[in-house]
Amino acid sequence: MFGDLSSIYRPLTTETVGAYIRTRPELTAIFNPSDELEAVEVGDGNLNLVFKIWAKADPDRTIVLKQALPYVRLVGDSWPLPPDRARIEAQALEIHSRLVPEHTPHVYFYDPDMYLTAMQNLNKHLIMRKGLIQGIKYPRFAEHIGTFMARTLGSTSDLVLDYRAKKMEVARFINPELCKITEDLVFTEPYRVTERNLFHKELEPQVLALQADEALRVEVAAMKEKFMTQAQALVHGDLHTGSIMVNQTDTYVIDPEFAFYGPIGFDVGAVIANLLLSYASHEVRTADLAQRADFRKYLTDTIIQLWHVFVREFQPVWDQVDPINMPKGYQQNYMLNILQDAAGMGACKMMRRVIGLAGVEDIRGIENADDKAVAGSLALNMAQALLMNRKQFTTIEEIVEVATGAKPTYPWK
Ligand code: SR1
Ligand code: MG
Repeated sequence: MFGDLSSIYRPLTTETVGAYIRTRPELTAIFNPSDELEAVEVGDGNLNLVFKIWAKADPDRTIVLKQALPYVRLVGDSWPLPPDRARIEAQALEIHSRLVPEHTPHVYFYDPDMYLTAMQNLNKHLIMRKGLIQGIKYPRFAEHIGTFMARTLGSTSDLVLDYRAKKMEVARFINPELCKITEDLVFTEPYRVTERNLFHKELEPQVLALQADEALRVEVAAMKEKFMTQAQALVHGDLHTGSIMVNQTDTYVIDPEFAFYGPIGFDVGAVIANLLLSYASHEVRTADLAQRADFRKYLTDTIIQLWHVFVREFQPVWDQVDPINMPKGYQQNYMLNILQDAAGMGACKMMRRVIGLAGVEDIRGIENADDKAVAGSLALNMAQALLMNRKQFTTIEEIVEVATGAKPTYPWK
């Protein structure tokens, strides 16, 4: 369906990964021929195999191998998916490591026959979503992610790239099948009745009301059109808190396999949306009111700060444009459009995580059914408020105020 896999391609297993490593000269500086290697498969995303491998005698000599499967792992081989996404990811990581090396895992090599990337094992870091679920604060995250987004998005836009280079890059990052996943799972399925949706049954009345809301579907359609047509910059394309690894000092962005030339607000909105999903989840995850308020303040302060860092770090881009063709007013509108897109697209990403096929642990991992419905209901109401008010927003503070003004409507009165 998507062209032939190379005859060399085979999915690795914990039994075969060691022998594969022995064939790679790029890894001889890490592993000696005499090393006994240990491997575990840790892929908990929706698509790929991920192996952690280390020398038994010295676990700090370690790497990660990420290999694309020719189908969606979450669903199985009934949903084929081209492993070419591994090439897209490797190329995006190369760009990120040039622009923001301090936030990009080191890549040892990309193997195009095996659709596999060997990279740094971030073994001193945690997937951010897991930390947020535990209520852990990351004080440097806003500064880091604001910088990451401004540099990767600003530097790949028409504001910086030469006219020809930009078009060639758009072509190199054509990523139709992964974009189609987003078009379907973020911008289509949550707003209609379909068997692929997976919301918890307590939420059905709210979901059906949302799906019946034509004004909402008009706004979702506008966001989908923008996603499909605005080749503004090389976006990560899946910048949720499961694609970010953190500790108290560092932030790394991983997994850019959904990368393509799309609207900048899609990435900014993804980060904001996932912080707001965490905000909604702590409605029930943190019972102590003072503790809940404190953690939520951290989340909202982070959203506000990351936007201000983004604007600050984008300024060098504006400093080099032609002020005749791109006067101050145009520059302000450009940033305002990103802010409003972030609100609208982020809202769609929140709704899909409650209603659609692929949820997030923050909410779907809540065990008690009523609690889960409260958090889901709140997330939907926050998202709806953001989407429907997006054109009025002029500051990030207004976005936070509107989102945090929402309340859960479950249990129904
Ligand atoms: C079928 S893939 C489901 C989701 O996983 C990825 O992380 C993307 O968010 C995608 O929409
Ligand atoms: Mg991913």
